Amino acid sequence: MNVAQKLIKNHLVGGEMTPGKEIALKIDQTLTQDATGTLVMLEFEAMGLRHVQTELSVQYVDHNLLQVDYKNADDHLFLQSACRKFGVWFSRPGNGVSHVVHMERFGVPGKTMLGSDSHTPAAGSMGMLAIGAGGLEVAMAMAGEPFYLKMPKIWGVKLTGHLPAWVSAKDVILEMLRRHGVKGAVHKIIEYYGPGLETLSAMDRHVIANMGAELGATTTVFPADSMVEQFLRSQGRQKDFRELLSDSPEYDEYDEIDLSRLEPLIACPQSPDNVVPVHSIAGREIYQAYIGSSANPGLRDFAVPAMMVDGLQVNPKVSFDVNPTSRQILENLTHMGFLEKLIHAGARIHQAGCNGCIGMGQAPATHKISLRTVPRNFPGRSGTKEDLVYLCSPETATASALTGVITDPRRLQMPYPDFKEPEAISINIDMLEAPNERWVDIELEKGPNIKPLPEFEELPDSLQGPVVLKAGNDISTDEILPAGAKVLPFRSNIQEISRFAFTQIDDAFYDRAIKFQRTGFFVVGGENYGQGSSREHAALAPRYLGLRAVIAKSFARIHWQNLINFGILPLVFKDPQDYEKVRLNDTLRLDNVRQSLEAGRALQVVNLSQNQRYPVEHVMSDRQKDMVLRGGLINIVRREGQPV
Ligand code: MIC
Repeated sequence: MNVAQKLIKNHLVGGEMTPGKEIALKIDQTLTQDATGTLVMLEFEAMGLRHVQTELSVQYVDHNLLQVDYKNADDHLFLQSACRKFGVWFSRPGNGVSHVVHMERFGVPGKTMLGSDSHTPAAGSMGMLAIGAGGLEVAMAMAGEPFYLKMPKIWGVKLTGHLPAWVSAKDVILEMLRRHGVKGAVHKIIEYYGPGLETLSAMDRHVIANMGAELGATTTVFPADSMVEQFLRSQGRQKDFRELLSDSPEYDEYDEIDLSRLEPLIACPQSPDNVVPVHSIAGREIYQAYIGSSANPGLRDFAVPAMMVDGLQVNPKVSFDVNPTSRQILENLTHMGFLEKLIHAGARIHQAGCNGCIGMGQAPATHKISLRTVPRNFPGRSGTKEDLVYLCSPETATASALTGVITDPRRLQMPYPDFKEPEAISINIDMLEAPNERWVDIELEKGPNIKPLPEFEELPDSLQGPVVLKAGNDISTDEILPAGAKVLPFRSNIQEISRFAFTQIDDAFYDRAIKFQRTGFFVVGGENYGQGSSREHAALAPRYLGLRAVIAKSFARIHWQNLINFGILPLVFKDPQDYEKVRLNDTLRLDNVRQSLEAGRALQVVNLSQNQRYPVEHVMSDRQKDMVLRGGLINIVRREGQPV
């Protein structure tokens, strides 16, 4: 078996491992972060359990770090009280980005992990099966329930050769995005293998596994080999190492990358797959160079830039923003003298966390170019509506910070910094609060902005309403429900956050939609509808406004399940041409939905405005159909408590 098959087989509690068939997996660990975690804790509370049932659950505070008023701070305290009550580790604000801290302190090869963040697969870098999901499913996993998904195809990507100077892990994943695009790995697990692996450290692999999410992959896995052992040893966690290797390089699909032939790459606005060689767009003036985030989290991702700017000054027109990913990395950068070099060169040092990656500060100026080492450049995600964000390696971002224009780092007149991962580093665990050994009756600390989840009715037998929005292809959840400093503080207040639904695409959406809150409306989408972040708010807020069905050409995996979890019907046009025919504001009708779903009969949408009929289908399992009929998994959880 290959690594992915071993991980699945060892955790399989239902179904068979045939691609496309529903399987159920036992989940060992969960990861939640503050922007999605408040709902997870409210959902866990609704199940009426005293204590998490996993081997380990960790709650991080890394997203909503700006405290311009009480809201984010109240959320932090709520999460801390929930951790104390339910037996969850708490990583305090300022301790760093969940994915990197988890790898440093908690990741264990061979384990499964479910996380309420689409970049959870980063832990695949250490031989884990780590999957991103909506918060409700993570709450279920915390309750000891299995995680259900369609058995993905396993896609083997062979790595050969070694990376040339000035080319690093980010260029590997950008090459994958250049080749395969943002839907290239939907319903697939990517497994890297081959001799090239020996040249990639565990943190390099984190970069590649993290941004597998941008390919739409269910997850990415690497073997747990000597590189992972070395990483765990440097973290003082040698005892957690277990070797996990592939027995056979047999996969459902194949690809190969010769690392030696890669060059510095860059994703242009406004999609992670809009990738070109850096030299092809060199010379464009930049406003900002930003390093950090879960997509380039390692010590080397800051040390190499520090060595590049040593004794120099960045171009005075450039804002050089440095976002350490964990407090431990920040501490080590300080001991090793790298922080001083960065500060001296003009870097603006921010606290350890996600920060500007989701528009929590550091928004770029209007129509100005921002080069970032972050994973995503969806429109407006930086916090500036008309933004121009490019994704690149730390080498390219730093070279450009020095020159003031987009620069291929190979053109700098300097030797490639010779950075070697230290054998031992200083370890910092002081901002991690361990769960209580025994159950203690603690009140959950809910500030005034933490509102109960709205109530939803069951699916009616017929649906009629207007098309309130017609979206194009690859619409991301950042466009459905934006992040950013203005919106994120409402993550625990669905009523308020719903005002921001689709504002990125259409400012008038809310005013149109709210009129149909009681009677319901439709949204029509193109391909890969709902790609990107796992935020369940992108389903929950439109549902609160009255969304009952989305009809699209195809869906991204996590958002598709989030729609089902909140009782929204995800339908696919049988004939993609029908997508072209539907117009904004057309009135659509679906008759006998309940009966048709229950009996497995074909569904047809009637367009009353144009007198047309569109055959549609769904690919929901019986379990998922039942959820939608009952108004969503949320209703089942509420009524029945912990589901069995
Ligand atoms: C992201 O990178 O898009 C986020 C912000 O981390 C999200 C989670 C969220 O929206 O809270 C993700 O990746 O799932």
